[in-house]
Order: sequence, then C-alpha cells, then structure tokens
Amino acid sequence: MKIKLINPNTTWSMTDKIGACARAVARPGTQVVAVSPAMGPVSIESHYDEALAAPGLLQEIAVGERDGCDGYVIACFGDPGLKAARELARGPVLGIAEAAMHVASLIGSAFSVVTTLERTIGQAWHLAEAYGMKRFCANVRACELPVLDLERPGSDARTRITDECRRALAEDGSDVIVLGCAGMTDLCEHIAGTLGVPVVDGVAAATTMVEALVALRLSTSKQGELARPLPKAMVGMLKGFTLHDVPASLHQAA
Ligand code: 2AL
Repeated sequence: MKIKLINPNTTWSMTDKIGACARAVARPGTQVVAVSPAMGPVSIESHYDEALAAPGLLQEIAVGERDGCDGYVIACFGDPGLKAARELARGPVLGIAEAAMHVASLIGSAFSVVTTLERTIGQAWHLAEAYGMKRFCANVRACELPVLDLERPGSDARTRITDECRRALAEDGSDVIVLGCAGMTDLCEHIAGTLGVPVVDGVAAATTMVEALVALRLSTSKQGELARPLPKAMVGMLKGFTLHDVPASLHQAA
C-alpha cells in the first residue's frame, strides 16, 4: 500500500526526518511517501500558520488522489485541514494529534501533551475536546521551544522536552506522554527509555493506524459531511483550486 505522509510545514529537513520515523514502524509492504507542500509556512505554531498551511496541504491530497495513494497522514499536531482533506480523499486521512490521543487513551488512564510554544496549548485542548479525548487529557504543557529549534544542530531541545515530560508525570497525575509536535518524532524512544512510561508519537501512531484501516479495507465515508466538495470556481490566487466535476466511479469506496 502507498501512504502519503504530509508535513504541512515547508521545512524539508523535518519532512525527511518524519518520513524516516514513519518508515521505521511501517510494514515491509508499505510505501511511505513523505512530502511538504510547495507553499506555506516553514513551521506551524499559530492559527494563522495553520490556515495558510491548508491550501498547500490540500494540493498534496489532490495530487495523492491522482497518484493512487491508499491513505494519508497529516503530520502536524494542530491537525490542520483534516476535515477538508477527508472530503478530497477516498482513503483514510488521520491527523497526528487525533491518532496520538486515541492511542494514548487505550494504554493509560490519563495523558499529558507536551507541545512546543505555549501559544499552541489552546489548539491542543480544542482538539482534545473535539475528539472526545478531553476526559483522558490530564494537561497540555509547553517547553517554550520554537518548532524550528527541533531542527537546529546543537539545540537543547531533547533535554528540555524530556524535562517537561518528567514534570508532567510528577505534577499532572498522568501515566502516558503524548508528544505535541511532529518534529519530536525522533525523540520518542529516548524519552520513553528515560522516563519508563509509554510515550506516544503521533507520526508513528497515525502511520500504523492508516495502515490498519487500509488493511481493513475501510475508507473515508463519502455519504454526507465528508462527501467530495461541490464543483465550484475559486478565484484570485486560489484559481487552481477550482473543483471540476469528476466521474462518480472515482469516488466510490475502494
Ligand atoms: C507543530 C507540528 O507538529 N509541526 C509544526 O510545524 N508545528 N506543532 C506544534 N505544536 O508546534
């Protein structure tokens, strides 16, 4: 099967790292294609960034549909554009926050999310609420670490994130850690080994869950809310996003 993993930010060093971590957990027969959109913010750490990441992300979903991708992972913890991506895709589309929170709820009694900047805490709570995961979410904490510091050679990101995870376990009453940024994916093993609790990386969780859904022959429901958006003209800079009618055969469940 072919899974397209989209890092909605445009920092390719992070995309390559995320792709490698996804491939490390994927089954032997799974091809993971990791991409960043051709346009958009270099990191996503505000609602503004999320909104401007969505067009490029949707372009990648449209290309993936043309290329026959079986499923998609949106590898940013704000899950930007998730519902719109589901409208465009036939196969399953998972966001890493959604996948990580669900997985965490299955292996502990309460999880703490450890994110980057404090300003991203609100969105993580919003998603926990939207996904029905709030009752499992003991706390959302930040390290005050800009996303691109995760890519900077010599940064103290690993130590700072590990320390915050340790504080979370001591203070929140949680027993599972959820990493709040796709760029933390390569730190998961170290943090889990250091702290001795399950640490959920959404990149790995979403990749293996998409694999499972595809193996189950389950696709995104095209009845109702997540049906393909109506054919419609877009104007100005979004002209290329105009949706034309497509043959119904393309939208039937696999
Ligand atoms: C993220 C993420 O996963 N990728 C990105 O650019 N920003 N999340 C975050 N909490 O900062």
